Parts: sequence; structure tokens; C-alpha cells
Amino acid sequence: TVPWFPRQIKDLDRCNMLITKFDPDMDHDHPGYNDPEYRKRRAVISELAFRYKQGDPLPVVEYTAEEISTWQVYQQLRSIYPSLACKQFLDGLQQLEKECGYGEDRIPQLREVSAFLKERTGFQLRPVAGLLSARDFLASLAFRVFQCTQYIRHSSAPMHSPEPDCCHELLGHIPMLADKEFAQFSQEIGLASLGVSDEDIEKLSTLYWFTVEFGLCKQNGAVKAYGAGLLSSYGELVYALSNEPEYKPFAPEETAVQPYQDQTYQPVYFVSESFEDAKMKLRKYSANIKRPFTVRYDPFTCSVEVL
Ligand code: H2B
Ligand code: FE
Repeated sequence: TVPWFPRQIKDLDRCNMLITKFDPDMDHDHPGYNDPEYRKRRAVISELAFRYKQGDPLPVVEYTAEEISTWQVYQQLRSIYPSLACKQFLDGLQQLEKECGYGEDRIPQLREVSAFLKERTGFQLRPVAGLLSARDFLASLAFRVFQCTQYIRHSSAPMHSPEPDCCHELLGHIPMLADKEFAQFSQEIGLASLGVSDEDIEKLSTLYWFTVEFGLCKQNGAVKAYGAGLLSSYGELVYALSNEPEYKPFAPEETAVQPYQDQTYQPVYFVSESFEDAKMKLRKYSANIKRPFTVRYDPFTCSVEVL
């Protein structure tokens, strides 16, 4: 039997299964675990996400001075992007700085960022309270919806967060989602995930990990970063592009079963020839996933046709 999956964009209201891993209320190692103020703040911001229904205006959060000072990792990361980030990322970030108030002095609001993306690539944001199940997360991408956290990491550990936070989303993911080719790549992973088995979700999730989160690509003969996990972590970005880690060519069959690390830096990164190349290879891989039907996205109705 085929697992349930969303057919219409409204169905994403049901794609809200959170994973309680790296949660400040449950995980003793979380940097915010012993900070009741931080946990209270997180609960307030979570509530905004829980109440959200598709089509609602995105909630606006008034960030505190302490939160804004945590956001200032911006400067440090910004300074190394020109030499380490791929061109698409740099272009996206530059547009966001010009048109969306990106900068070190304020945390951009999801509402304005979502409107910006919608105009560029048709992607939109939806607030989420934390780490989502891979199935629900991937399903949203099929509709060009990016589930986006709105809280910020704990101030004691500004350089690293074990869970996604707004630094990771806004700095790592958003500039890439402003690129048409990358947006299409993301949606295709999403479409490939609809209704597949748990084993196939695990493989697609691993592919997502080594591309969208930690991917490298060649550009003008040099290797550059396009993965959001790299572009939002100063330490790992520098490490990934040093000569320490192992590089392998992106090859979906192999990449999909590579064990990965979510606690420390990756021991291996996959390098694609270009996005075009990654997209083609992923398409070929997806076509081989067993599913008793095919899906097609209808952009006019924002729905998935099942054929
Ligand atoms: N949930 C959230 N909120 N953000 C993510 O970036 C994310 C997620 N990534 N759930 C997913 C899992 C990813 O690691 C893959 C698809 O498992
Ligand atoms: Fe991410």
C-alpha cells in the first residue's frame, strides 16, 4: 500500500511530523537545555508555526537584541563566501542584500524573504517549529514550499547549531533557492519522494543531505560549495574546501547509501560537475524508484496529478 502523501498545497498543513532530536527541551546536550529563558522563547516561536495554516500571512517575529547579536555570524561567513561559495549562491545573496535587507544588523523576516523567492523561482516559505520528518520535509519541496525555522540558535554557540535555525535557513538555503535551476532540482527531489517506501525516503534523504545540505560543485575548474549546511557553518565551510576531506564524484546510486554524520564535519563530500549534471543524474535515479504511479506537478492549481 502507498503511504499517504499531499496532493494539494493545502495538504501541507498535515505534513507536520516533528523529530525530537536536538530539541532544547529533550536533549541534555543542546546548548539551550539549561536556559529556561531560551526554552520559553522557543516555545513562543514554535506556537506561531503550530498555528500556521497554508495561505496565512507568515508570522513576524520581533527579534531581541541578544538574538540579533547571535545573527552577527553573518559578517564572518560573508567574508569567506566570495572565495568558497558557488556563483549561484553569491548572486542570490547579493540580491537579498539589495532587495531584502540582508545584512548583519537585522534578522530578515520570513514574510519578506518568501515574497522575494516567490518572484524569483516560485518557492515560498512556511514556518516550522523544528526538525521535520524527512518524508514531510521532502513532500513540501514537491510544491516549492520550503519549511523554514524561525528561531535562532543559542547565544552560547553562535558558530554551530545541531538543529536547523534561521541562520541556517536564511544564510544557507535561501540564496540557493533564488536560483531557478537549483529550485527545480529541489522540487524534483520532492516529487520523487511522494508515496515511496521508507527505504526509498531514507535514500532520497541521504541524497538531499549530500547535495542540498553538503554539496560541492565544480565551477571554472575550481570546487565550490553549494550545500546549505556548509554555507551556514564557518568551520565546516573552510574544512570542506581544504585538502583534508575525501571527495567523490556525485553518483546517486552510491551517494544514496553513503553513511552520514549529523554531529560533526562530514568525512566525505560529493562533487558534481554542475547543477545541470546533478539534476540529470538525480532524474535518472528517480525514474528507477519503484512506484505504481507517476506524479506531475500542475503549477496552475499548485497540485500534484497522479497518473
Ligand atoms: N526539517 C527542517 N525543519 N529543516 C530541514 O532542513 C530538514 C528537516 N531537513 N527535516 C531534512 C529533514 C533533511 O535532513 C532530509 C530530507 O532528511
Ligand atoms: Fe537544511
